[in-house]
Amino acid sequence: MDGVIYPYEDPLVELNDRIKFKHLWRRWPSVVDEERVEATDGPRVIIHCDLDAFFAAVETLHHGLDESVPLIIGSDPKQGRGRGIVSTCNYAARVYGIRSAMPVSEAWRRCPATPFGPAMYIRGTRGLYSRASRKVMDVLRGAADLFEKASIDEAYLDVTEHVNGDWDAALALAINLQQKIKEVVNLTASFGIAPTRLVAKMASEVNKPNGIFRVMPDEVQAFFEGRSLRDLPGIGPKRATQLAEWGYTTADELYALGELSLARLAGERFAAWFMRVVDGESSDVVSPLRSRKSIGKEHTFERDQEDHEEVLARLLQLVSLVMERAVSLGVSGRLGEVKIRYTGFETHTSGRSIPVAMDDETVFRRLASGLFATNIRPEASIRLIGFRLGQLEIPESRQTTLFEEE
Ligand code: TTP
Ligand code: MG
Ligand code: MG
Repeated sequence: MDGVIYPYEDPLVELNDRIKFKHLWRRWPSVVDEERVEATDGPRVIIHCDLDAFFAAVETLHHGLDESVPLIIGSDPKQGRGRGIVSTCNYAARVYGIRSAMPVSEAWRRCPATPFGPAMYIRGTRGLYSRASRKVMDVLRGAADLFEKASIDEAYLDVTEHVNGDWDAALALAINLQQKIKEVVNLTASFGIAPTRLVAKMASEVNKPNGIFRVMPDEVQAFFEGRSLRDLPGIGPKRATQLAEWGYTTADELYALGELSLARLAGERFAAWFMRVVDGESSDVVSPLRSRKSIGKEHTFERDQEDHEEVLARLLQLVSLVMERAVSLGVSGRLGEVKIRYTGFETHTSGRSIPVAMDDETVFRRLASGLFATNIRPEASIRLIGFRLGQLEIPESRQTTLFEEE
């Protein structure tokens, strides 16, 4: 990598100040409550850990890059004509409004690479990330009673027994884990500590990057005050828009409605779930199975593909890759889904379930070809094709294997 070093830009100086400022928060957490809870029948103590700008941080270390240079990880931007998306970017790039999943052409428009602008674009090195992730997960797993790797850069730890229900011990543990991760892989991570998975996840965002935020059981309601419903994992954009149309944009406004009225408006299941979430009582346990909902692979064509046979051939390759992954994880699936994105980004997903979960490649190749044939628009040119295996199950006899792997 020819590291072109660029001069500091004003917004970046600001950003660096912010990082330092947030860093201070970690040393003096606002919460110093002494409450202790009996480990067995009190609330659970859940820690959520998420690495900061993960892919970008790994590349920065690997190539010895300057953190103040905007770094975008994703598909080749091709001088703004690239057709893929951004995986992630460092915090210097976020100043320009660049975000994960944004078309890379849009990122280029906001901040091009040399000689047009200060940014640096890297395609990404999957192997590096997996290796770093594994090391981090090993550190975290060691501290957890129950452990759940939720994605390549995040995990939930139920540490209730480990800290004997002591919330100060949990805070100390998070600080300790943060330092250990720094020592082992030289990456920064953010932590949330809370009585439920969902609040812990939201809390880990609060002081990002390199931050820790703790929400005690009696602070959960206050934590949701003024918080946008869109920020709640579990409320999708569709649901959030619907609620906003009814005049509810924050969690406390919706909560004030009461469960009965909310049920009439949004359905009983949602109402019950939501009230429990804000009460800090969600029963979602930390479990290694919970997080992996599906296995999927996608391919974006270099140029929009009009030859449907070519697309189908690629789809079948993806099916093989997905099923290989399923077999290596020891899971079967009941649902096969084909995703087709046409020229202009219009996207269609169609799925079909089979009666029992299987990990048989032939079955899903047939299912995928069928879905493709019935759903493809004649004459249309295609930008992206994808396959996903869902409704995963673990055959009882194989559970230990997956637990070790995850
Ligand atoms: P995130 O934890 O969502 O993001 P991040 O770690 O880059 O940044 P943050 O500091 O806000 O946590 O995702 C972890 C990695 O997963 C990310 O570095 C790249 C990859 N990723 C994608 O490839 N595509 C995506 O759309 C997202 C959200 C993440
Ligand atoms: Mg992250
Ligand atoms: Mg993450």
